[in-house]
Amino acid sequence: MKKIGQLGPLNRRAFFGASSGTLAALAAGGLAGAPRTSQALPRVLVDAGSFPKNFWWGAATASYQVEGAANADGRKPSVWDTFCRTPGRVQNGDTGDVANDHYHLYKEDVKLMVELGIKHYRFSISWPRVVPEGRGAVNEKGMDFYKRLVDELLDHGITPHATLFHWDSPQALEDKYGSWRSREIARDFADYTTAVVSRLGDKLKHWMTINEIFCFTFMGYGVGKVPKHAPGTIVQKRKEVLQTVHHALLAHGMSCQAIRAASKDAHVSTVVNFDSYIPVVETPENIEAAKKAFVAEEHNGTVLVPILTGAYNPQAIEKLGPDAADVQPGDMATIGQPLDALGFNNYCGSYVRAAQNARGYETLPLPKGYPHMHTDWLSCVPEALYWGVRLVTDALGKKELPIYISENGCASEDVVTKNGEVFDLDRVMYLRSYLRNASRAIAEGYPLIGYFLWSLMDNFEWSYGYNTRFGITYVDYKTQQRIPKQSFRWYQQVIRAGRVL
Ligand code: GBH
Repeated sequence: MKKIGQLGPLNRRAFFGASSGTLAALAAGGLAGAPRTSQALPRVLVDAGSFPKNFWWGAATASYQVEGAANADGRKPSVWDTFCRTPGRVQNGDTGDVANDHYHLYKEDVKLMVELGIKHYRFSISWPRVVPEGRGAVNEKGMDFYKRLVDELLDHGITPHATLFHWDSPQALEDKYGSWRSREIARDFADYTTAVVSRLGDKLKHWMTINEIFCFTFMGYGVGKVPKHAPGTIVQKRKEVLQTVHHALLAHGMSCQAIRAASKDAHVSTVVNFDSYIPVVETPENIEAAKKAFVAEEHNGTVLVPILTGAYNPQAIEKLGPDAADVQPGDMATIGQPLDALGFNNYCGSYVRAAQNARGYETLPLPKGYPHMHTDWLSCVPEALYWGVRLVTDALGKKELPIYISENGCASEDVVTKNGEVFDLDRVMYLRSYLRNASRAIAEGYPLIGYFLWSLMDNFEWSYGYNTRFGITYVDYKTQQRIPKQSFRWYQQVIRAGRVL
């Protein structure tokens, strides 16, 4: 592992009194002529808060959350359109029918990106917009929207990154065979991939297959109660849930193959919200415990591990017993496709320590007073970002695999003042803390190459509707006005400076 943060002996004043430029020079290998003493002083500059010149600064959105135009130009419903129309599923009965009307306002939104200064934008493509029946005929009019968007981005010097699936499965496939409950979906997803990549692959090189398998499988299908995510199907046995995970993994693998077949110079990755484990104190024992938890706990063991290694984690499978998915010969090789990078969606994480039990670790509960952001599930755990990146390298041995943060952000109350400003200082605090951990990972030589903030603007927050806001731009849904928040102004300067401010 390359360490770029190594310093020789260094005078305490030179260390703490250094300007940002000096710190950067120190991080880059020392400063000629800096005063030195023989005292034993810090040898490693842990956090200069700075980022390399070629770091991907970006922001992200997803089709159903921003596009609106639900019935425009031949788009047919997704499972989320149906879910939103089922009473009691989404707060306030909100739907993605109009959302941010990004389908029509995309040029304005690209202007916003230019103002922000991002050079990378992650969006997703709506399967039922491009292939309305889920399989078969391609809707060229729907496809044209993405061509227009990509042209607009490229014209403004912004690299487009497309996610092929961010949860909006075609309702037609749900009706036909129960979407993710059937193996058939993997083939249909691969065909949809080919349709998109063969039409857009000359302009767009960065492809992400599937966003967060966990959310539309474990959270889309439930035993005994209605799950929080579409399609919201109650199943009889837990095994049926694990089977949807397996089909999603297969779809991912076949999609990778389809991308490479349709575009020779494609950059292929996927996006996982894998669980991150933080050693409660960074001792060797606790670090070992974090590594163990990282590969063996159910979510990572059944999603991230098979994607990166082509095999489910044996401990996770053993724990699942009869609930583990049925696997056919050849499946695992398809799932473990080589990737050019891995997208990490990071919001929170768990503290872990070494324990004298069979697993060798235990996770620790967060106390009631633990810092928390403005939505029920989101605690502020900034070290989760650093440890998530580090554990892919250290626990899975993927030393050469570049990782980028495909999402990071938080909800805030976001009140517009009389002067039309939004002081989301809690979001700034959150983002600053997580970005410091990103810079720590880089300073220690871990292959972190980029960061997409979630989200460019407020949007449809799934079952939470429009009341939960994750944007750095405020959206007034009555007027579709976009108002940059304080966090937007902060991120703009961070990008400009290439360091955490
Ligand atoms: C991401 O998921 C999504 O990719 C994005 O579309 C979304 O807008 C963004 O986060 C913000 O939420 O309801 O208590 O069971 C984040 C990962 C995992 C967060 C499941 C919510 C549910 C917790 N999500 N989690 S709970």
